[in-house]
Amino acid sequence: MSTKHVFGSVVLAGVLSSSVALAHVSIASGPAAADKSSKITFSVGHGCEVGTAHYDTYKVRVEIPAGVTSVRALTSDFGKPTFTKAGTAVTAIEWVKPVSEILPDDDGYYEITIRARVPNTPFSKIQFTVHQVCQTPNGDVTASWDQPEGATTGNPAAQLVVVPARLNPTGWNKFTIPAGVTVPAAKLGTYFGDALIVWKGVAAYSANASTVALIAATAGTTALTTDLVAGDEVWVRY
Ligand SMILES: [Cu+2]
Repeated sequence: MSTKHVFGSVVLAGVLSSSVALAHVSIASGPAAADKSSKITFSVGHGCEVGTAHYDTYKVRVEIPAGVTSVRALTSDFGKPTFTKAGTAVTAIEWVKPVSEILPDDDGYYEITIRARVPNTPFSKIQFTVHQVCQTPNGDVTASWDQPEGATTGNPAAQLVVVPARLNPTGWNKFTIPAGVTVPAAKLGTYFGDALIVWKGVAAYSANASTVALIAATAGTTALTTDLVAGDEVWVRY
């Protein structure tokens, strides 16, 4: 092995370790409203890794989970979508680049977008399995992003956060936590990250540090630090 090759491996190892936390295949479009149609964009942060070698992505396949309906897909950098269906329901969508458009190295960043209606399950996450395929000198390799949150092996699936639909998109909304749902205090930011403030009685939550300071400084107001459970009513200002 030449010195140059060893040096290249060291550099690649550095790139790999820094990309693990934020690249991957994930949802770039933010939360989706329950029981509504939304555009859902997947970002493909990097190509396939084989040892220390990296290859451009030329095919992406998104599996549509049960309960996600009215599925349509945009044409992407990979070209037109093709659909797999069970009856009239779309169960998977695939985009494939012409071989002539495959990049010589893993320098491409890709986004693919679908439009779909998500189920009426606010305060939950929907897991989308995505497969990316790259051509290598030894044939195609597939990376499957299919593991649940918290898995310590394999590739994490894309997780779509489902939030309650807003009747008043730029004002006050009252939500009741549905039966069977608990929103852990530590996950308030997942579902209310873009809210100006969330009130449960005299307890308030905000993801904004300035608002948190105001809550702490206001007499008669406490920080919301308890889980939200079924039946709880919250007032949320967006
Ligand atoms: Cu990654």
